[in-house]
Amino acid sequence: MRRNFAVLFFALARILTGQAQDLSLWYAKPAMNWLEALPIGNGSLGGMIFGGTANERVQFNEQTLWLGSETEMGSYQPFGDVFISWSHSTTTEYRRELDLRDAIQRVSYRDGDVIFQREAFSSFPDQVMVYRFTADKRGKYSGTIRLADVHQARITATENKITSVGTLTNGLDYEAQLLVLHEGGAVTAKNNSIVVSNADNVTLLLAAGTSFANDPLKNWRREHPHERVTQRLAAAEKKSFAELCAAHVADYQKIFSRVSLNLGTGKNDLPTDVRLEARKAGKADPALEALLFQYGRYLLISSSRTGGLPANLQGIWNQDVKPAWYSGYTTDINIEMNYWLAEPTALAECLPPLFDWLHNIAITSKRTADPRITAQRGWFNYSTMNPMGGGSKWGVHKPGSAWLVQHLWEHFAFTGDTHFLRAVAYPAMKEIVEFWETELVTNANGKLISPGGWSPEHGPLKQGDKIVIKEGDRTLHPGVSYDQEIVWDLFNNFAEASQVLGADAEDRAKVTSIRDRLLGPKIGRWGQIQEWMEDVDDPNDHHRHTSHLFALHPGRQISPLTTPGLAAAAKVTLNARGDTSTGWSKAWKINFWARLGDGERAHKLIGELFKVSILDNLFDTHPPFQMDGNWGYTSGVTEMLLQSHLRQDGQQVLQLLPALPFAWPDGEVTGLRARGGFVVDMAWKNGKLVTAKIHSFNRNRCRVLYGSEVRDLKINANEDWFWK
Ligand code: FUC
Repeated sequence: MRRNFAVLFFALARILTGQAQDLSLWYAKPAMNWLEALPIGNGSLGGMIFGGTANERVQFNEQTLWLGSETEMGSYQPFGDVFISWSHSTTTEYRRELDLRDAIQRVSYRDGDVIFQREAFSSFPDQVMVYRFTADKRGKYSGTIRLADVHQARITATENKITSVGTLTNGLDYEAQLLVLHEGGAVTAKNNSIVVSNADNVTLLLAAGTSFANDPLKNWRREHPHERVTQRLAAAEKKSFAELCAAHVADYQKIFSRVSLNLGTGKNDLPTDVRLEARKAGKADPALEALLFQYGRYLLISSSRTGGLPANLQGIWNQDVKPAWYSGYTTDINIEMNYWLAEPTALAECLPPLFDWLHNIAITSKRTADPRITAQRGWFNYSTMNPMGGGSKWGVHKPGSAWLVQHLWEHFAFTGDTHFLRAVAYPAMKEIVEFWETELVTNANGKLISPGGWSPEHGPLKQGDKIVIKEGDRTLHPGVSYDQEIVWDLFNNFAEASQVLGADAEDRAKVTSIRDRLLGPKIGRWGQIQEWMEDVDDPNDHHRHTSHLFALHPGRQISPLTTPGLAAAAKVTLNARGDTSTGWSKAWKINFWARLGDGERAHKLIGELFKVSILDNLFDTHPPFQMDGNWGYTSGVTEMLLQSHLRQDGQQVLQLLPALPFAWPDGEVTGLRARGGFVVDMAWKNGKLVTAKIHSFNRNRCRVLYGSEVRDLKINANEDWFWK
């Protein structure tokens, strides 16, 4: 009966949430600037759409348009703009929206007695951006369409196509083509633009590419993109708009609809910027919090897909020729945070770019000469890198590779995919384990320490007889907690991996004993987790990085369940650091407080994030705009609802609703993933779990914790278990 109730409950909830939950960002006016525009993307081809009526702008990017090389950092470059001007005069009844349920942007408005409508999306299956303009009367589209470039591209228009072709200073060729299709009226090429006269409707198809090859063995170059781009457009042109749209929606929804979250069906009858203002002023809006959660998933699906590059600091959306921090991959928190949500919110298709990049930078790191890189085994990386492994040279970041390979282990942990573990994760982890085996030294107390490291991105300096903590200081210190904790995590994961594979028993024993001899984490003089080996932490240090809590999240060395003393010290540290900080820093703190089981504090941090760091288009700002905070937020919300970091008695521990705040008394979530290969649906009312369904992909045992209740269970592959 109970089982039937739960099955029925979730079936009904899915229908209701599917229907009732309006997951759109919407606005009553066009964007006035880039950070009000709304993003679309297919993993590589991204557009920021302004939604102007008489003057429309689509600023677009293609994720391989990079300056730099294997040895030079370069920066991620904007590709160009599509400018459209229509002969519309005064418009009313304006609305633009981005619907996260189908990844389509829509604009509608009235001009006199004509209603105009637009739909835009970037298609992964067809690799083109599509922008369609329709009206309820015939012959109403007259105007000009231009393609612009921010470098020195040659722009030409013939018949119904505009082409821009150029080469960056690092020799990278690029090309974009814009095709203008129409029904009714006429289209002609004039002055490198397309002039539209009295068309009934217009459809723009945009394709863009470069000569970048995502392969160090090909020295990162392939043929000129001209043929590829031409063929993509020719293939797309043969399909109807309805066919292109259906393929896009099917592809997107397959991924997006795996997870639903309902924190209360707030009405979506106010524009998103108005709702945001109210939320900033302290008005409760759990539905907006659920929208931001799903926005994170939308943004990752739109900027990281199989075959492409990982999502960078700004995803794929960038309009600056000199973007902040190169719009690159910063490895001392940012790129890792970008992907925290991918496993627990079921975005498997977004992960291959990260894994490919790791594979590639391992190759380039080993073949790049840098006097500071002396590793005989394994590899390590710079704090900021490009797709080719070229770094900013600002900082060599030794534990970066160990942190990055944590993502390979996690992929196995969430899926149970032993083939991936054997073929990809384990060999990559093993290399880095070997690096650290030779790197560690023994201190006077017989503990193993990293000989020289740095706690991102500051450090203690002696000034007279005082120790001061200085922003950006990179003086190396032995036994820095950040290094110690990441190395512990690596060794711990490696030991588990070798156990699963039944491989390298001797190595496992050695690595386990090294892990157990590692120094730290240590509790310091004011009850804090020490950031450095010496107890020099300043209780007034509010630095944005909280690197010495890696062990709490995304690591699993500290947990209130297994190390309550250290967990209490982590709280002291977090209280001293404070809640006021940059976007991603607050997002990380949501995850930390969730791991500490403090839903109220996690939710307070959500409030702080909304208040200071969420822009009108719901992008996170550091400032400036950085997408890590969006992704860290989605991860944090997930950690508040479900955790699966620990193993006890040889079984995976699943914690249901470990940090549920009072602000979300009623809700339901479906499709969250847990380590061990589980899918979890839950519903709660008045802050109490009503029902939970756990589906297992593998034959598995697990321990389910809810509050003080504990259930140990065995599930067969592809079976469901219901909480009762
Ligand atoms: C790290 C941070 C900065 C910024 C940059 C992209 O260096 O310390 O705050 O987020 O990455």
